Amino acid sequence: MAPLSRWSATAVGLVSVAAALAAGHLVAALTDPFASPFLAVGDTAVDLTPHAVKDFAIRAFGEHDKAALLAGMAAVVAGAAVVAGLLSRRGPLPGTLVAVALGLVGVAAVLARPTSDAFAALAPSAGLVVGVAVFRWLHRLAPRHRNGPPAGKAAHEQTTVDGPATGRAVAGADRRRFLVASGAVALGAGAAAVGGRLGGGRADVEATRRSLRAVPDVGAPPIPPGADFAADGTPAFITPNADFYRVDTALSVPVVRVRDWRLRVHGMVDRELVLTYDDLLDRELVERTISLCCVSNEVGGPYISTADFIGVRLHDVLADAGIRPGADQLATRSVDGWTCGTPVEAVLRPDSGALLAIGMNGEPLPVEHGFPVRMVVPGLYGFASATKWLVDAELTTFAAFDAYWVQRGWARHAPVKTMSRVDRPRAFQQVPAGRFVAAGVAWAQRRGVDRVEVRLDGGPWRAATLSREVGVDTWRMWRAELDLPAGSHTLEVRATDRTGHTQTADRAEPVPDGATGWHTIVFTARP
Ligand SMILES: Nc1nc2c(c(=O)[nH]1)N[C@H]1C(S)=C(S)[C@@H](COP(=O)(O)O)O[C@H]1N2
Ligand SMILES: [Mo]
Repeated sequence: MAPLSRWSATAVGLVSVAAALAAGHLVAALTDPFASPFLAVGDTAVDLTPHAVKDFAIRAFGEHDKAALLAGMAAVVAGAAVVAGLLSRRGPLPGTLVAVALGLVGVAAVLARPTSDAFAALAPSAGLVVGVAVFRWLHRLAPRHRNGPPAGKAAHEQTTVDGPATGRAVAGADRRRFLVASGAVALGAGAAAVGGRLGGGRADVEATRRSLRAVPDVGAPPIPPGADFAADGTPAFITPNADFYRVDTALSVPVVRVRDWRLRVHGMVDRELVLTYDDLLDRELVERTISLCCVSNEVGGPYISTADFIGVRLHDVLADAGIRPGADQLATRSVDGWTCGTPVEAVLRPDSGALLAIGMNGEPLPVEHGFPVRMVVPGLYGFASATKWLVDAELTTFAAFDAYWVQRGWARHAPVKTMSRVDRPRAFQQVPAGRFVAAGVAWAQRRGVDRVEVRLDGGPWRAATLSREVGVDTWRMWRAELDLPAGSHTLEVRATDRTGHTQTADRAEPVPDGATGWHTIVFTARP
């Protein structure tokens, strides 16, 4: 038989891989959202990526790191599909083997997820079967190569059909049939992928969030005027939910319905507890304003935000369970299998401020920030305290268990370091010479910010003006009036906390327990 033309071989490869991915995604949406083969391969890639590369991705793409990874994977898969198609111009076997191999990678990635059971193999298997079937079917329909063999030969070939003229008509009909078939499959794949998103329960969860509307109003003290210097360029004191920084390993946001949610508290406890969402609502709810920050934040970086969190005191729940002596780690797990280790001593005292949070800034938790329930512990970096989509809490020891990021080289104990940042001027900004107001933020959760100083062009340190203090667990804004001669300038900032500790000038990278160093801005004053 004549070989497939290059373009039809390419189309066969691409369309069948799209069909396989969409089928897997749709079946996953209907059965187990974490079983989507494409996302599972992405998750596995995230888990296996050396942390240096992950840090690079966070630095290079910021909060678009996930989109960058998925786009990169899509390019690799599309490349494999094209190669599979082109290898199969003379027969479907090579492409079939590639399709089976890709399918098995999907099955393996899904089964490797910490939350997968054997049933989870359904979705990637469906993808595999659909991929192979569509590949073989389109391969049969695909137009064959006819790039002008000698007239006599063409005539000879076509005697088996019906004569030259009819032969061309048949070829045209073949090509149309192939175009219609592959177009239909591509459309179907698009519809299945969209259906998979909608069916993923996201709409359902958004409906529950809306029906919960405002979480119970527990009347937190309002943020006093003068808590920020937003007019001088600092962030607003409370970060709107839509602007709150987001860092997690979840490629698709876990979707958990309130009626399905349970928290199991177990391990080194006197009695195991299983809590429902209603159980939380029946408890005393409190509201706390807390600044949450990420250990991956570079000096001057954006991964800190502040919200009013509403929830129950973690201490109360743990006290009900009864912590046995010797337990020094609270190991928590999210519905998608991410784990976190928090020192028990950080959540033990009633005034630790640690919450099982259900609300954020007067709304039920946004899905991206852990709906329906997350943990928040003031004073610890998020990776060691702030489990989103929380479902499991086990009292254990640091000797017995290493959490997700600890397994990847980050510290077991990670209290937030005293830090400060310049928000105005921006690096390399041009500002008018003369009087200029610089401004920024500082934080030292649990300890409180006592003093912020700035230094222009290596001169003497000068005290900045601090904003009204809201609490020791939140950031505090600063502003400082400068008198700028025309020319290039360097501005440095450092904070001192209430224990008397001043930020060190020594530069340290975020790994393993948070960056250090003074945020330094180079800018220009023009005459
Ligand atoms: N389930 C889950 N919870 C998680 C994470 C995660 O990857 N998965 N990342 C943690 C990290 S590293 C940080 S800094 C905070 C960020 O919370 P946010 O996205 O609400 O700002 O969530 C923490 N909780
Ligand atoms: Mo983080």
